[in-house]
Amino acid sequence: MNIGMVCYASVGGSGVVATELAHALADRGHRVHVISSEPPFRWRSGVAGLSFERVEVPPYPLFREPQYLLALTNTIARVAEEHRLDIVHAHYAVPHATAAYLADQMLTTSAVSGRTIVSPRTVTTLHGTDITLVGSDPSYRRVVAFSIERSHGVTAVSRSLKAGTIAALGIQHDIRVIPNFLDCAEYRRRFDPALREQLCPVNHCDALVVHVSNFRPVKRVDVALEVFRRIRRRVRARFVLIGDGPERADIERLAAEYEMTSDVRFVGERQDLVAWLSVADMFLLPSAQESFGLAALEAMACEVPVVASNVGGLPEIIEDGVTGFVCPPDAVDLMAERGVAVLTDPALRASITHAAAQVVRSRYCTDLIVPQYEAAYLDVLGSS
Ligand code: GMT
Repeated sequence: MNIGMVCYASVGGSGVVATELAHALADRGHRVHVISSEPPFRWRSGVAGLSFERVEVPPYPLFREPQYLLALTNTIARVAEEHRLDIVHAHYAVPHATAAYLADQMLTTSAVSGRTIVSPRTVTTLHGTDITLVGSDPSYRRVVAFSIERSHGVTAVSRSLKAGTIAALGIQHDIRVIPNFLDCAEYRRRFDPALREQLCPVNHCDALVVHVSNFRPVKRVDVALEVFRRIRRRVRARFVLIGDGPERADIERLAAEYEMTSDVRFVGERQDLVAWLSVADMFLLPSAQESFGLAALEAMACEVPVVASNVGGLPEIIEDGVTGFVCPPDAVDLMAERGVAVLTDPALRASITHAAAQVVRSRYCTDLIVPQYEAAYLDVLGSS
């Protein structure tokens, strides 16, 4: 198949999933054209069957607002014509589902006016905040719901997000749940003793806690710091925060206020995530919302016990007390309690990490999930 994969380039789960899906589909013999403002995070160049199509938004002094939707629509239509796309797969509904719909309308219209263009089928994958935060905002709600309804196929990354989309937007369209995935050969514990010693020197530190996010309010990194503060009262632990985003400076200030700078490190965005996860003893994810929680899945694959909030799709991947811990989002003391337990009880830790890695390998590897996307493509092509 010829597939146009539309995604955001910034660090974020939807861009990661789209890019990994593009790589996996190219490996399976499809031609995939990734359409974005720049090569996305995790993009690997020089892969056979994979190409990148940049969305150019020309500046014009009269506009204070960049016209990304128009430029994206135009790019999708151009790529669809040039490469005879079968499928346009929009990751994150806002505004990608709308751009895919507009491009479809443009191409269908030109076909009707006598040209031999067959318009590609559109598939939209809902990732989370495109529904829960942005898409259901009254400023966007109607057009987002309309664009999702007009997609030929719709998928969501968890059962919780599917239910949330129906509730928030009143979507009638059949929504297929296809969970996120990872490369299980890549995501496995690879312990680097030098990195461990650098982050948690054996003479000063007994446990290493990690958090990975894009430091937006929904991630509640301040709560992660509060949980760590409580853990640190009982365990000689250190905390490494990976990633970057709008809240980072505030959280760094908070760590200084709490006089924790010697035990808390902010290391920014990291490409070699497996190495950083593999030296950790615990992963904290106290998000307010998390439609799936790809970061938690990556930690589980690297045998790091996760303590997270019981929101969105997290309870679908973490079975409380078996493959990790999920707690009410405001239960800071309970999260700390679970953290201390897993950091101080080696048998508990071994059983959690073993069960978590098993679940990842039996349910969330690329080879198990990518065929589900191929089936979704074939379904919409079959119904055209
Ligand atoms: O809002 C974000 O955190 C970014 C968003 C994205 O577009 O990358 O993440 C969402 O999609 C990820 C990939 O499907 C999920 O793993 C995240 O749980 C989801 N984030 C939220 O629901 C907050």
